[in-house]
Amino acid sequence: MPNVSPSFETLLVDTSDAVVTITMNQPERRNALNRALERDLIQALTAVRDDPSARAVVLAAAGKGFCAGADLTSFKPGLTGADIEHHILNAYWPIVELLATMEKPTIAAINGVAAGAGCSIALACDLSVMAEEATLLQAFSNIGLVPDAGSSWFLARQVGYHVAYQIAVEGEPLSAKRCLALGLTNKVVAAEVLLPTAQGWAQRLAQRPTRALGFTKKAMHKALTASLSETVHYEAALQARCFETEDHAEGVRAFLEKRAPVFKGR
Ligand code: T3D
Repeated sequence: MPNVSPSFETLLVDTSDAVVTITMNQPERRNALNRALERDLIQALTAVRDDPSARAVVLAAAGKGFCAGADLTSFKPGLTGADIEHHILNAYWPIVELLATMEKPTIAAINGVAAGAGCSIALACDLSVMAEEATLLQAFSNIGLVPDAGSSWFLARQVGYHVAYQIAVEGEPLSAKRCLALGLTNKVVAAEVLLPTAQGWAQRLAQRPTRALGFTKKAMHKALTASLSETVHYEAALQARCFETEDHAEGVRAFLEKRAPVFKGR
């Protein structure tokens, strides 16, 4: 059972088998990102990353919204551009980096609007499930800002420049159905089954060979920016490491013995 502390000021944390569900729990402001939520997310995600018994993560949210991005009540007079830059690099980037690079699969369960940096956080997860009424909203340009926390990267790579630019500059909500068509989410389900769908998916993935899943993530991220030759070489190096895992040995043994494999994530 994963050993992630269940007590956070702004989060609910539930561990079941090898799956950790982290629920942002500031519903009154649609889980807008304030300092406490950012601090707790970084701490909880770091603990999950470092806990070998945690083998998949669901990021969920309480209330009507997934995450409304920056808490606009914190934009007080006197705040400078340098403060904003520092904040993005020291609060948003660690959250996005943890979700996008930790070895275990991360799944966003998007219950409502994911706006601004909240949209970036949703897109940083490896997989996502959206409730039928949920939306992604590039809210940045609506308040005269540029996409941040990785939104430009995720959007432009996923949907191509022209559609990404349109989405960013128009600042209109994207319905779950449109997100599915654009490949910005994996599944759309009724709200009542959102969390069980995400958690069931996480449970199934948590039984898979976790190290190979993590190396797959590395290879795919590399492929987004590298040449074919660089990617093939990188894959070969990762395969060398996979080849020496217990799960690989178990997978081959199980195949030869005509039984289901029991992967341990090692
Ligand atoms: O350093 C940095 O952080 C800079 C980087 C910034 C990156 C960003 O994320 S910029 C984008 C910031 N986010 C937004 O601009 C979104 C603003 N919010 C909205 O557009 C809408 O509220 C939503 C589409 C998210 C939700 O709409 P709806 O109709 O479901 O709810 P609502 O009634 O508008 O909001 C409910 C409450 O949450 C409301 O408070 P109240 O009136 O009940 O007291 C609203 O003010 C509050 N709320 C919603 N979003 C935010 C927020 N409070 C603070 N910050 C928010 N972002």
